[in-house]
Amino acid sequence: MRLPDQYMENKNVMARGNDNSSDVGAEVIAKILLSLGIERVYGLQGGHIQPIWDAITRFGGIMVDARDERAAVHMAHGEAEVTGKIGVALVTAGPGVTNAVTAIANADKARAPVLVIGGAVPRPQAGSGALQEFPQIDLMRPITRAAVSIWNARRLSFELHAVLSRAVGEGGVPGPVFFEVPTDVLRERTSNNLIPKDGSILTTVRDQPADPISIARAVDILWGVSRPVVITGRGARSSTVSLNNLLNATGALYLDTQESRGLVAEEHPSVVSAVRGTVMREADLVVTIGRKLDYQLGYGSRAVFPNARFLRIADNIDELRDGRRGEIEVFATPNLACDAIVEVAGNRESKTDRAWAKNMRAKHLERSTKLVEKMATEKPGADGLMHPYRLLAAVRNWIDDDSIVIADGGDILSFARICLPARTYLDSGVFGCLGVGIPFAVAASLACPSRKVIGIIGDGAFGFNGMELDTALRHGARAVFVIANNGGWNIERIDQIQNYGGRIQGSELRFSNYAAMARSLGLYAERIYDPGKLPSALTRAFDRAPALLDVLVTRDAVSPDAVSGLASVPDFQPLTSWDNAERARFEEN
Ligand SMILES: Cc1ncc(C[n+]2csc(CCOP(=O)(O)OP(=O)(O)O)c2C)c(N)n1
Repeated sequence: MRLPDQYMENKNVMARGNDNSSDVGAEVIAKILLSLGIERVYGLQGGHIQPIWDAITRFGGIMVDARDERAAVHMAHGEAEVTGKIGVALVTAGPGVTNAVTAIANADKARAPVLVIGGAVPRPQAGSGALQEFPQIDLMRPITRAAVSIWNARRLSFELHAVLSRAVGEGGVPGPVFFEVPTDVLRERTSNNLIPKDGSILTTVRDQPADPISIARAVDILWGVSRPVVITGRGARSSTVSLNNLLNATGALYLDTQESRGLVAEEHPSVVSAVRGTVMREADLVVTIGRKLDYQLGYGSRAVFPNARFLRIADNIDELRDGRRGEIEVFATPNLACDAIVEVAGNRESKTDRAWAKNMRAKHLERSTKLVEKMATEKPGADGLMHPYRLLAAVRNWIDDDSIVIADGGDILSFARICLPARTYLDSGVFGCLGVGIPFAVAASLACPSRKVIGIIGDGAFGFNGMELDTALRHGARAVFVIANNGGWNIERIDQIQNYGGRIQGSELRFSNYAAMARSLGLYAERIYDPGKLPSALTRAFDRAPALLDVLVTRDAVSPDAVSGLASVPDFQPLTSWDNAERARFEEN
């Protein structure tokens, strides 16, 4: 995340932005946002924030008005994910802020740079039982990098710049920030400016070079082992070239994670995602780059990585030291660290066991090919409805390298994750946040109008933010929303069948006609039973987007996450096999 780049994008507005001698508070905020190249702000109206709403639109910004503040913040998060810039949401005081909580918590877990501007009651009424008054800062503190209330209009500019720096992770972990301004402060005229006129306060955002000693030690360990595996996360997103160079130089294997899809092409010989478990078990060195050792990586436990030492690379402590400490920890901007490692290693011969790497890659290719065959031919369930594989096979054929794929749901997310090799991929994330699908797709389409955007969404997950179809239509977000309609919260239903004596309670829905619902809101929509009709339906949907395909899929399909035990939540580890290994380790010790 390079804040200065954003800053330079719109120098003219920036110049105006700092000439705010006669501005009211709301205008100061609007000008700063526009000066940062922030074109769109997502939000939902309210008297408390009306001055900013008005100022942003008056100065040429676009307000994307959503139908719920949670969705607005998901949209700001989605915008941040696909553009690499800060996403901004504007929500009114009280219920506007409380509605936003889930989405802010999700951005917190995703370490996504999101600015949420909240309205607040006028200062003279504060503490008097005012309309929509609520202890917002207390609520926001644990889920944001900074939560501030600005009672002094002269400090608006300074404080806004400070929280923006926190959002992009200057000096720490990126994530959401909350900026609350009482309505009377928004209306107050201020000569303010506690920041330099040229905006140079932001140029303090710098790359973090690696220290030579840790680089030398990283080279020694990487070039000394035989089964190295590189695993990337959010922090590596802007390191494509450097990462590929590192893989080429070492011959290490590579596992992506949902956080950093697309950095390494599927054709690269290091990619072995289909044999993830084996590779994690057999690795003798794991290199994490900008990646937390969260549940998706078994917390780095020896139960999951029994043979591995760890080398960790990140520019913030959360991604450098969580879970399991690295034998070597390189505190640096990931691409600089990768470049330095490759440069220092020079022509040094890597000791990577090429036969092992080749064998893993061959197994990966074999599994991937089998999966593609299965996707094309899988039989319907006992209910006669198509297997989700058939739906995803059609989507897989339809997307290209430039497409943005979004997955939201239980079983369907689990299938989509392994079946769709999208290079830009977003999903419910480590927070498991159902409901992101439609808002993420809306924001992705608005931010990247020339790219194909498709949201694959469970019928359960759809319900959370279904009303945002209306937002998509009003704002011309050309996304295709595909509802995998299995008439239930199916991953939970399967859990009840497998682990709770088949007592299916509260996990079935009605196979409702979501196409009809979408049509009633004005979208183009089709309801589809026959997998043979999917390819042409996808084309029609894309031509008329925003559009919705309501695709009936079987409930009988048991997804990878149901098989692995993820859905049934074991005690010590997220997957049953890892949980068993962890228990065995406890017994040994
Ligand atoms: C906000 C939220 N509520 C509940 C859950 C628990 N949960 C996880 S998956 C799931 C079922 C999702 O159903 P659906 O979206 O229809 O997808 P399917 O499993 O049927 O493919 C539920 C309820 C969650 N992760 N997030």
